[in-house]
Amino acid sequence: MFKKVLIANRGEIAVRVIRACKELGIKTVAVFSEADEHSLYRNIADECYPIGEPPASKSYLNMERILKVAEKAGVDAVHPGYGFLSENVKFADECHKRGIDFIGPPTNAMDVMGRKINAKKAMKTAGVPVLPGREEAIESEEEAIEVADEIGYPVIIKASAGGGGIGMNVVYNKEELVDTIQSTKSIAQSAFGDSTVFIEKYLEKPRHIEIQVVADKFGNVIHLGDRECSIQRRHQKLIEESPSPIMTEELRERMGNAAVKAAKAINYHSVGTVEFLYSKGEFYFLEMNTRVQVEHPITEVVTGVDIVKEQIKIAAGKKLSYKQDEITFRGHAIECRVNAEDAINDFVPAPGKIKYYRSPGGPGVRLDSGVFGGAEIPPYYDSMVAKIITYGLTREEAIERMKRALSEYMVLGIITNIPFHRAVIEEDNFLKGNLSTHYVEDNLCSFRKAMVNYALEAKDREKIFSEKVFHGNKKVIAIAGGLNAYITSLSNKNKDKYDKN
Ligand code: MV4
Repeated sequence: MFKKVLIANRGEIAVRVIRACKELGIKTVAVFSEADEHSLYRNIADECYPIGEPPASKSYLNMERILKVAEKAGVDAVHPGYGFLSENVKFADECHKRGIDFIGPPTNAMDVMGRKINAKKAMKTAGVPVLPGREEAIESEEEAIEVADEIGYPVIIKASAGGGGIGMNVVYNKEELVDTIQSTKSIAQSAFGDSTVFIEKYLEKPRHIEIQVVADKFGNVIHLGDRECSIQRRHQKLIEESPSPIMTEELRERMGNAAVKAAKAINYHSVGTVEFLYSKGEFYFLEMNTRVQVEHPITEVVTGVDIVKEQIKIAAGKKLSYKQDEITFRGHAIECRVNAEDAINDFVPAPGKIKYYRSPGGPGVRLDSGVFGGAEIPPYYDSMVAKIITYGLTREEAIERMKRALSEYMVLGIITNIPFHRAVIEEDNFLKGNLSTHYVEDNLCSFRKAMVNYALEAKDREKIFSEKVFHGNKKVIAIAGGLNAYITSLSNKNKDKYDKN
């Protein structure tokens, strides 16, 4: 087993990986940017090193700085977390070159999945269902017109190097097709330095359902069931649950087998996620994420498997701890991503300092977070504050517990999207499990009022809190009184000065 691991990440996922390392008896090395000097994960790591200025390009994406620390600290392996360098082939290669293990899949698997055309081609060859279209780059407009006529409109033009929704455009008729190919190519060129695009059938309002896979270096591959991730906005997932409300044993078996087949086809090892689009009883391969995902805890909660520990053990050359028939699914889990953002004002980021903090607890509640009272949410990175994960024997129980956890959770001093979550969790289509990737935009109007009321309640709490703390503390009043007098005298002095001039 590894003796020492560097975590090339920050925030809650750094905390999550450090926790796994502690349970495995591995020493941990944290790296931090100037914006994270007071972060929680720094304090729970055994060692920590600065890696640069706040912008990610100067710190968490700075391969040389991170690798230098890795060598200096003498680590056996690097855990990349999610985002940042987690799916960067060059970084994984550079780790290996220095004799350091990259806690992730083989680089050729990362490479295949990083290019959407290659990924789709490999999946089609392996017999995993893919969307109708061509697994080749669009070479000529005539050919694209032919393909579109064959599969029928609407079609979608996607950048092969794309991701996160950038570089994809829907085409509803022949007249728009040529222009859209041109514009998608030019966006792909400027965003990814690669203008390769392909064409496939566009699904109007699919569900996004994914399968967690776990594979060791001996060819053993299992899946840990599904996650429904349809509740998202601009490709940012907001609420995930496991199992999907539409899941049946039969569908999970089919999707699970397809995901295992996908992983085997590319000689995958480590943990990973195979994403599918689901529509009208059919599912299609979308992409594969070759990293641990934000939403992995809901799978941990319903299967009892510690995914991050398993990932580290696999990288260290251990065999899978479980066979497929030892994996059982119990109950239902939901995750709400609590972000520092103003859902009422178009979800704008709202970074700042947390003045008062009280976390939820009790039966069936797990909180994965990297913050505390007094912590700062820096403006440079994504605005996630915490993930609330609730569990219940039924979906209804998981929902009731989420309702309670959201009402207990106090993050005062910053605006969070807790009002959004409180509104969704009691919304009719959500309760019915009536979801699609368009859920948020289709339902925002109907739960807006509830969201505004919860936001007003949060404001009230903040007011009550500051009054209580301020007026309930004689020492604070005394100090504040003294300060007030001092400030008044200062400003009076200045006033005299200005009056004279
Ligand atoms: C699609 C699609 C419908 N039809 N492809 C969005 C992110 C990118 N990785 C793939 N995406 C989509 N591809 C076809 N042929 C709809 C989406 C999509 C989506 C997918 C998953 C989760 C959220 C989404 C939100 C909007 C669109």
